[in-house]
Amino acid sequence: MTLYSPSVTERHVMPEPSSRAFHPASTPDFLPAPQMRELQLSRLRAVVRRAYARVPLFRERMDALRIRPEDVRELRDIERLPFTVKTDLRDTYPFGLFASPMDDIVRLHASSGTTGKPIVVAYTREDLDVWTSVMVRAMAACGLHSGDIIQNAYGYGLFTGGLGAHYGAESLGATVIPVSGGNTDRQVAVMKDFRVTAMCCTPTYFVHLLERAAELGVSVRDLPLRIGIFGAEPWTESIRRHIEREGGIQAFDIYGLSEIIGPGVAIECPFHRGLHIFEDHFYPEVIDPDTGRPMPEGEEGELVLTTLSKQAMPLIRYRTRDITSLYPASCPCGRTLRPMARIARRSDDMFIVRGVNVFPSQIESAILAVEGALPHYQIILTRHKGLDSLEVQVEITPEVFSDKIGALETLHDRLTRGIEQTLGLRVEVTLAAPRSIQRSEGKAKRVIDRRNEVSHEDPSTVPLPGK
Ligand code: DLL
Repeated sequence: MTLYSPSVTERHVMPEPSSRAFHPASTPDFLPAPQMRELQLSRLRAVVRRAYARVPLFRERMDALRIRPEDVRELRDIERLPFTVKTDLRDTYPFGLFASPMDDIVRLHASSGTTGKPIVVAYTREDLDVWTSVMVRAMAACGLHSGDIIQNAYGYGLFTGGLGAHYGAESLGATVIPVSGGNTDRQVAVMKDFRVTAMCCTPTYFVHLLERAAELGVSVRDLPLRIGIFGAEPWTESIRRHIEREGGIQAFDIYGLSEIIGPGVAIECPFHRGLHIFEDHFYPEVIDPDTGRPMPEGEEGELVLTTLSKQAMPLIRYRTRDITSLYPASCPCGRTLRPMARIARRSDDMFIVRGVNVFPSQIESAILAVEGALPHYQIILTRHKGLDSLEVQVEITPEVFSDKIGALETLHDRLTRGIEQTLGLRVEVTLAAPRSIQRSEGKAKRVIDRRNEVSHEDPSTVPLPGK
């Protein structure tokens, strides 16, 4: 096995892993820290020079702070650079942050977001090669190799999930089934008939697949499926336990975002001690979201990423709004890539009810701690006479549903108590019949916020005449 050469130059890092000859040990995954820092610094300086020279927004921001690319002399200097935020991508829609001429751009993806204009992201040929290489490294870290049969149920299209996983799986030498999202009955048939060994999709969709498989009389536990690569949305340890138990598989958390590349920014290894960040391409920082200052290692804050090798759309200090913490690399797998804690929430996921900060993940954990409740739930926020209410609709198992009233009451009480204790807030729990909450084929939408809808019962929200 070839280990990494001690002297780091781009020549040693390239070529990125290619199909059959690929072995994780030949990648920067195991690079000693001093060499990784050296590589990061040379790439950081190059990317800052490129962004400054080619993207007006970066040049204006750096000029305003009186910083020039030459001022980046060590990695720590990154903290002097300005942040980039999501609205910068919206404000420069569609192509304003591109650092390559259109002739060099071979792919565009877009993310719709929930409000306003979409954001557009671009890739050169080289960017696509980097993306494929990190996805190969990610899949290999989960124990996949040629011979595996991978069902890719991430959506193909403008969403980065489908194509990102697709090229990674192919380049690894595995067999990829590009089934995309949806058509759940066909997914179950494919999983069974093609003897699928690995599944790529959102955790929410896999929960749905498990449920549908059971309804169709297919026991996923008895299929050759052994690995799931789940991401694109926050999920909790409780969901992992549910998936691993019901599916008889090992579930891996994969993280990424369109702005930075797509899936493949970070992945778990079989030790599941956080997600290893491919920090030779993505430089991580964790900051206090209020002050912008770096958080001490191990403490929670907002993840900020700098693309170290992106050509078409480099991003400097991009504020992801994802909440995590960074740890020193000491994983028994031997990877020296710094791990980050799983992303259980986004700073903009949080909602405030009667002065209390609430994250959907807190509610999810409280629900799944109660036997008889299913990982299908919806959070509904309403406002009556100026006062906010929080309702949690939770689906329950068919067994409890068909049980006596007493069992339903007990379950209702336990859920209410569990959620109220977790949040420190009064909630109204509604037990929902099995299959009554809409299933998602991609990212789940758990929160329905009706607080700003005009209600004619609520005088505080009815517009005053003449206003
Ligand atoms: O969701 C890319 C992706 C596809 C990642 C497939 C993993 C698997 P976007 O649509 O741009 O890209 O959404 C990015 O999704 O900022 C996080 O808030 C959230 N997210 C992605 N992966 C995870 C994860 C893709 N593993 C946004 N855990 C990110 C928690 C995640 N949240």
